[in-house]
Amino acid sequence: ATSSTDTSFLSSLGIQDQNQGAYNGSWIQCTGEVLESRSPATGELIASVQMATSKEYEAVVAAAQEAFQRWRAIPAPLRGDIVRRMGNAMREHKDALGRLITLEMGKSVQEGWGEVQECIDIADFAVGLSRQLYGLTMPSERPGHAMREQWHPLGTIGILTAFNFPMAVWAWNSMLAFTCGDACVWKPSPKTPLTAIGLTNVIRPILEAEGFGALAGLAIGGNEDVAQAMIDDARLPLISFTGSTAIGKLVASRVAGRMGRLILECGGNNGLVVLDDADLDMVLPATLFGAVGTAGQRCTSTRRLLVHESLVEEVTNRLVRAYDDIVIGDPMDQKTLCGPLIDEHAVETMMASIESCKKEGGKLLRGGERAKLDGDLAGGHYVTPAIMTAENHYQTVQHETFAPILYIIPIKDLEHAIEVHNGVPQGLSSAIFTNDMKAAERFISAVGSDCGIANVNIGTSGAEIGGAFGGEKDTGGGRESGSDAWKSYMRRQTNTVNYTSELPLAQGIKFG
Ligand code: UN1
Repeated sequence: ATSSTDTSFLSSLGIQDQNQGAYNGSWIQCTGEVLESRSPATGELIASVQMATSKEYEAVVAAAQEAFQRWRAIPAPLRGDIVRRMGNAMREHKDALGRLITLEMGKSVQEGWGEVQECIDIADFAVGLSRQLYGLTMPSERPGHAMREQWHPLGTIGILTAFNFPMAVWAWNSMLAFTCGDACVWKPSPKTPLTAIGLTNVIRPILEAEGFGALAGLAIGGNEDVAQAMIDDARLPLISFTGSTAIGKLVASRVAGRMGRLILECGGNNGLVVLDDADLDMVLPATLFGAVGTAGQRCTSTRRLLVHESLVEEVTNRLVRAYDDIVIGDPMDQKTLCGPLIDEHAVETMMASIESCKKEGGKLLRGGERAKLDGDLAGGHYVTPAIMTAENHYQTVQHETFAPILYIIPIKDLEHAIEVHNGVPQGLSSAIFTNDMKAAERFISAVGSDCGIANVNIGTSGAEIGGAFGGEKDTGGGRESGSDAWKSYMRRQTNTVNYTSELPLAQGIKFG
């Protein structure tokens, strides 16, 4: 299919016209309001979901808790084998799952498939990890004593995800959590409930065959009934939240107040630095993918282009020409580079940011308008991606607008670039384009970019799962996905074992 009007693939993912919003080993008959999911590409109703209330939420958490008690006792490599099978199920359904993301969220289908690939990749990573949950051994200061640490399963993990990566962020968390011996309860964005239901249907046969369906708890519900309940729920020792900085701060204070652990993935304000020796044939496509990919709705989207003053004119001219060629349209059509924004509110927010940037002195160089498309697409939320001139201190620029607006900001040299780059509240992703090895190393050094991700000669978005993903400052400090991010999903236990009949005390203390 090349059109968002063809929804015949939905049945292969078990999605019906009306669906239930809670799963705890089987789909639960919910008693909440009906949530409609509409395609951002056409405005048409895709299907509806009966939402969970606090009653169904309770049933999801209770079942997850029960499953956790059994799951934590299964050896990690055997847990990994089940994760392997979940990864294979996602492989088998990659085409339909990618289309589902595109249909419900509006990113180009290439990017929809890419997101499913991220889920598969993190599953593979987690399988390997299942034999590598290493603890350290330490020399004890006491004779005849051994000291070491072990990593034990933590409990039931609460996962709250955003609309823009409606599958991958759950997979980053859950594939590690399952391997680590944990259960999960997932609250997806109300903008992408069907994606969560389709993915759950793909993996649940594997868990259910082993009597562990409840590990993949799902609760699609309102703010009070589900989101706030999770945040305040002492049965969830870790809350992994992806969303805005404003909500992230509320989540952080409530979870910290009950001594819960947090993984926060909040906004970015990602800068791409172009030094005067940069290879512009690389800068252009990297900027285009970073600023226009996913219609500017990635946390890692390129928002600020910090260009050496001698290149501003050339880079701007070339970008403006490239923006003229961007195919805006049905994201299901593989020719499309830029699909719709998620909803009308997102379009209004983009227009408001462009207006306020103009008021502060910025100039709109290209795009920044509603794009009215014909036929089936007339009801979609399309815009033309915008390029603006701006200064870093503008309120509009300091703020993350989840839309394709690229601010071009001149810089004088590397030091100035680093200062401007770091001069925003967020700290997720960053990039520098240069052939000067010293400049590149300095940008990623302790006195360079203050972000969790800092790249050289590649753009700000499109990170691989093998590295830890996350950032500093208002981004929230969390790390997910690769490297040793798994440690957040386990509890560390330090063991000291005495294999003598003496009882010496540490620090040389004599007691009695
Ligand atoms: C996000 O936007 O929330 O690095 C995640 C990237 C993707 C993940 C983005 N791998 O762009």
